[in-house]
Order: sequence, then C-alpha cells, then structure tokens
Amino acid sequence: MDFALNESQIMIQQMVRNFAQNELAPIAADLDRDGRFPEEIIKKMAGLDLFALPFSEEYGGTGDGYLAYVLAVEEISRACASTGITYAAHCSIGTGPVYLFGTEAQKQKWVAPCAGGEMLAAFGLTEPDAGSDAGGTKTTAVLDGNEWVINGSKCFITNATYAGLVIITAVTEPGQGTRGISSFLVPGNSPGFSVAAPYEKMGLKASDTAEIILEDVRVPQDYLLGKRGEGFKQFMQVLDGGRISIGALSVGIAQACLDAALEYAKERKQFGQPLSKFQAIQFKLADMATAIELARMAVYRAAWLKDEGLPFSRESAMAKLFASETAVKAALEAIQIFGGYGYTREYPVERYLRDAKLMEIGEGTSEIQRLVIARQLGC
Ligand code: COS
Repeated sequence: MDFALNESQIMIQQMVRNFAQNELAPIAADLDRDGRFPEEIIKKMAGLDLFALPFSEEYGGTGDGYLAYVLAVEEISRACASTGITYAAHCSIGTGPVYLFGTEAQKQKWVAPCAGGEMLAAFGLTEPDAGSDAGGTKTTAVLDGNEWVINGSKCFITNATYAGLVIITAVTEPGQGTRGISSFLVPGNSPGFSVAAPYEKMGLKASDTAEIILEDVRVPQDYLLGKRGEGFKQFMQVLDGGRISIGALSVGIAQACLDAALEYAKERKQFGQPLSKFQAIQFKLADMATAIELARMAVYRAAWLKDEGLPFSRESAMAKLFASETAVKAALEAIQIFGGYGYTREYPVERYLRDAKLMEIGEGTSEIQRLVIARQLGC
C-alpha cells in the first residue's frame, strides 16, 4: 500500500497551488461580488496545461491522469470554487464523454482543442423534468436524412454561455425508458442553439450557469456519441468521474475554511488570549482537520481507482457525499469561529459556505449518492 503522491504529482500540486494562491485567491472575493467569469484566469490555466492533465498525449493531453487533475481541482477550488467548478465541468463532464466514448475521429476533432483550453465544453443532462430522475429526459433527437434534429431544453448547465461544445442527452427511441436515450455532440454555434440569461445563484457566482434551448438544432449523423440507446449509461459513467471532481472541489473549499479559521483563531484575542488557546475552538479546528483529511483520502483513492482502470462508482459516490458534507460543516464552523465577522463579507468564510452548499446538490444530490451507495450494498 502506497499513500504517497509521485514526484510529478507533487510538482503539479505545488505549481497549481502557487498559481492559485498568487493569482486567483487575491481576486476571488471581487469575482464573487461582481459575478464576473474570469476569462483571463481560464487562459492562464490553459497556458499551464491544466486542461490537458486528465487526457492522454495522443489527444492533446499531458497524460498525467485523473489523480493529477483532481489535485489541480482541489488547489484551484481552495482559492476560488467558482473557477474550480468551471474547470471541473469542462474537463470531467464536458470533455470526458468524448474522451471516453468518442470515435477516433471525434476524439481528434474535439478532445485536443478542449485539452488545450482553446474551447470550453459543457454537459447537458438536467432538464426541467429530469433532475435526480435523469432518465426523465424529454429532449428528442430524430434522424432526418443524414442529420439529427434536436429539440428540447437543458437547465443548470455550467459553462453554457462560453461552451464551444455541449454533450447532451436526448430520447431517440421513445417508450424505451433509459435505454431509449442517446448522447450527442452539439457545437455551441449551431443554428437553433441558444442560451438564456445566467441564473442568479446563491454562490459560485463567478461561474457561468444557464439554461440551454435547442430548437430544431441539426447536427451531422456522426455527431451521435457511441451507439443509439447508450446515452444514459454513458452519462452515468461520466458522472461517476465527475463526482470525484466535486469531491476535490469540496476538499479545496473545506481546506480554505480551515486555513482561514486557523489563521484568525491565532490572531483574534478574547479574555486575554488568542482564540486558538481555547479548547472549544481547538476541538472545532481538530474536527475540521480530521474530516478534511479523511475526505481527501477518499477523493484521492477514487481518482486512483479510476486511473488504475478499476471499478470506482461506489467510491466516487462515497467521496463526493462525505467531502461535500465536510465542506458545508467546515464552512459553518469557520463562520462560528469568526463570530460576527464571519457573517460579513469582510472575510471569505461566508462565500465558502455559499459555494460549499452546491457541492451537496450538483452532479447528484447527497440523497442520490446515498441511493447509489445503498444499491451497491445490495439494498
Ligand atoms: N455506470 C454504468 N451503468 C450504469 C450506472 C453507472 N454508474 N448507473 C446505472 N447504470 C445503468 C444500469 O445498469 C441500467 O442498465 P440496464 O438498462 O442495462 O439495466 C441503466 O443504467 C439504468 O439504471 P437504473 O435502472 O439504475 O436507472 P434509474 O432511473 O433508477 O436511475 C440513478 C439511477 C438515480 C442513480 C440516476 O438517475 C442518477 O444518478 N441520478 C442523478 C443524476 C444526477 O447526478 N444529476 C445531476 C447532473 S448535474 S451535471
């Protein structure tokens, strides 16, 4: 059993930490306040090859693997979770489906520009009537000559406004339930493809989340991903990987909570001594540090299983569930340690709480993770 990161993973972790702490953390509060999508940061991340980490060299990646990518998601999210979710949605669920299920030609055409950060990608599963019940998809795709005609809408789509490519699910065989759903590559500039005004969210305000409307969108026949009727299973597999990213995002946010609370507890004095000398505060910090470490191990292990080609569905659900709940608890405890100041925008911990909450919802709610885990237990 080897719990150590290798030399290259440590270098990536250090490089991303330096970049995130020096260039992203100082502007994160402003990005949140202004709800501004950080295009200049995305360009710099592309320059550092961060979008290439999980993909193999033949498709423009660096071949460093999923664990290396997860380390990067954690460090980016520790500085700014909005940027973390933009990054994670692009790599794991946006580009991931083409990388996993695309033909050689599809991979050559789409993965390389996504890995190079020249194009952002998005994942379109959720619909007004298909949330946790992802099989409730109403969007349709009908073959007309040598083109698919797609109609429907997708909601809560991360990166929608900026995406050059959206991978969507649509019903191709009505009446066949989840086995009648297929997935498609839809270029963001397709006629009939439009994006509504971004949602006004509680947190992750510098990330882009909007509804996509598809009105008679025509894509070539070979923009079908994999085989007809396999879209639902593909998306379930993609989400297994995506959930590890959300776990990493959660660990990043939770670590930021601990960093901030520890620093504050050492500085702030009450009753003649720093807060960190009071056992009530020490116990909070110790509990936070313990849960974060356990969440991190669960996330890294799930990523390692994925890199090794071993089953990881259960482990990714457990990692996402535990890490996201850890992030919310850590944010609440950090606010408690900051007291009244923690409830203001003068300090970052209120942002951490707003950002953390989405981790218990996106890419499968905590309830769905429990359901996935319970099914794996044979319930
Ligand atoms: N990997 C591969 N295949 C999977 C799978 C996985 N992780 N999960 C399910 N499948 C397969 C099943 O094996 C089944 O295959 P068969 O048709 O051959 O029997 C098929 O997919 C349908 O599975 P199931 O019957 O379990 O589907 P349900 O409708 O009961 O839904 C849940 C299962 C609830 C787990 C699923 O809908 C889900 O994950 N919902 C949450 C969606 C979500 O995370 N949305 C957030 C998107 S934000 S980006």
